[in-house]
Amino acid sequence: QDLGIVAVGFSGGQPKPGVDAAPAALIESGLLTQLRDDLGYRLHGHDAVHSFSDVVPAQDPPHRGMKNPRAVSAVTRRIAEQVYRHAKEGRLVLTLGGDHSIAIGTIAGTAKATRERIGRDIAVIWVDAHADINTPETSGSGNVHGMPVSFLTGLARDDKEEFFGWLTDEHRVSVKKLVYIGLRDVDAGEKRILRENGIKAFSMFDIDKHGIGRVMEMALAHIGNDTPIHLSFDVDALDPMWAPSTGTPVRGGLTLREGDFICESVHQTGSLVAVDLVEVNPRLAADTDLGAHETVRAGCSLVRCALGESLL
Ligand code: DIR
Ligand code: MN
Ligand code: MN
Ligand code: MN
Repeated sequence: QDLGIVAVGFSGGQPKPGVDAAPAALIESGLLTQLRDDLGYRLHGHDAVHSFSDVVPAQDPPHRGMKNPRAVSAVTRRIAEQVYRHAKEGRLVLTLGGDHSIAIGTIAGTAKATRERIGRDIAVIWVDAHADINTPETSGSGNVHGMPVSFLTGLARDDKEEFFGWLTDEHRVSVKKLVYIGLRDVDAGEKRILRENGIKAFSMFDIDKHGIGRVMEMALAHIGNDTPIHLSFDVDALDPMWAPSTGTPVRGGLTLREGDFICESVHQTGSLVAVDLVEVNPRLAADTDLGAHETVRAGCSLVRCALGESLL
């Protein structure tokens, strides 16, 4: 199968430098070679790590409290174009981030391409410790990596092109086609948004209660059979024991095996159209020495599982 690769070294959706170094670290550890040689994918777009620095403005003061709004808007717009082009060709698309703001681009790109290609709406499985569904107004941090889902669902909007106004209905996803897995650090305003919109979410509580096997059955049942799936995986969904090198680690997370199982289950549907792996920051927990290496290794494992490594 053909696999489009979009490697994005972008950190402007949050304040900690280093998450931009993740694509190179993942690739250096052999991920793409494994996908090609061991899993048999034909790769496209794998020869470059993009920083899109040509569209990042020198001056980028806050707008509605959002930090680096022009940079994040312009970079995600470019990502959307790249992902769209791959998806339109019928390629599965793998995006290596970068912070989670880049999902504004990846999901916008697959949503549009999938509508044009097969006339279907995509579903999104968002695996994360956080809900990333703040609006600019509910956000306490102003970091856009905590807002991508609100822009993608249309809960947050802005008329101005330079502040995500380029997002149109063809890029958006319905709150009904969204499922969260792994939540354990959700802001009060986000909880209200989840409740008021009836958004399906499986927290760590649900995973402890039912087990990851049952949770995946329920998550996939909610999405419905035969629906194209975009899997957006924030590595901080994993417990810091497996993924310490990330900007906002939260204890009490998924085991690596549970993370891999989520990816395997989604692969097994045969409906996967795109995968994001985000928030790996090789510069953090680098003091523990094993930290960064282990986190990169965990990220590679998740991607390989999503792409079918463990299928017999
Ligand atoms: C917090 C933290 N909810 C915020 N969010 C994220 O800044 O909006 N950390 N995404 O990874
Ligand atoms: Mn996230
Ligand atoms: Mn997160
Ligand atoms: Mn397969």
